[in-house]
Amino acid sequence: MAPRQRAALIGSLAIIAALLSSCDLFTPPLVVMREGFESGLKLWHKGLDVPPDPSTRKPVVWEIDLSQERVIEGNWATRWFLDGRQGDGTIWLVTPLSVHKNRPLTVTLSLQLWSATVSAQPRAHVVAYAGSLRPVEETEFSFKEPADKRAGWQRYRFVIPVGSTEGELWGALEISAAQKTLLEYFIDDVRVEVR
Ligand SMILES: [Ca+2]
Repeated sequence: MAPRQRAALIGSLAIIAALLSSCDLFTPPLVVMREGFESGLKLWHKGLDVPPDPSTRKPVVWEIDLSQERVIEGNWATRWFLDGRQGDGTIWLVTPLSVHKNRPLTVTLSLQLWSATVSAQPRAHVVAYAGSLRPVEETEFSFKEPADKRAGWQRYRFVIPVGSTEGELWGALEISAAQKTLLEYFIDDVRVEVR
């Protein structure tokens, strides 16, 4: 499927799910996932959609790794680094979840994000995705918030409607460059609830 068709399909499924879903956020979740990265990144796959660095003609430098430098829960968190000096670039973690087939879902994805600074003009966005297809490019992520709401830790929460699936749901979180600068964030205590 062509990327533009794929993005349009995902957008359509989200709209249909929003219209059809009668899920109540107060009903108990069907699936609950809490991830503090204390056991590493084994449940997650890394993804990227980044531009080339004009000086090297290779993709800009990026990293998503375990870290103990900034932690809000347990002993480990994830450190996200992205050379955003080209004004573009997106990196993400994605994980598969098993869900009931053939019914609309409401996915609540929340996370703690550490930013070094507060900025009225966001240096980056923190973005969330949930859907039946594994995301492969930046345009498929549509729920976003400025990543520099405060200096230090801040919880971000996204409520995402999803159309019926074949029993597999992909949940992802992403950092996306918004200004031409080097970016460093930490993410910990990720929570996913599916209703
Ligand atoms: Ca942790």
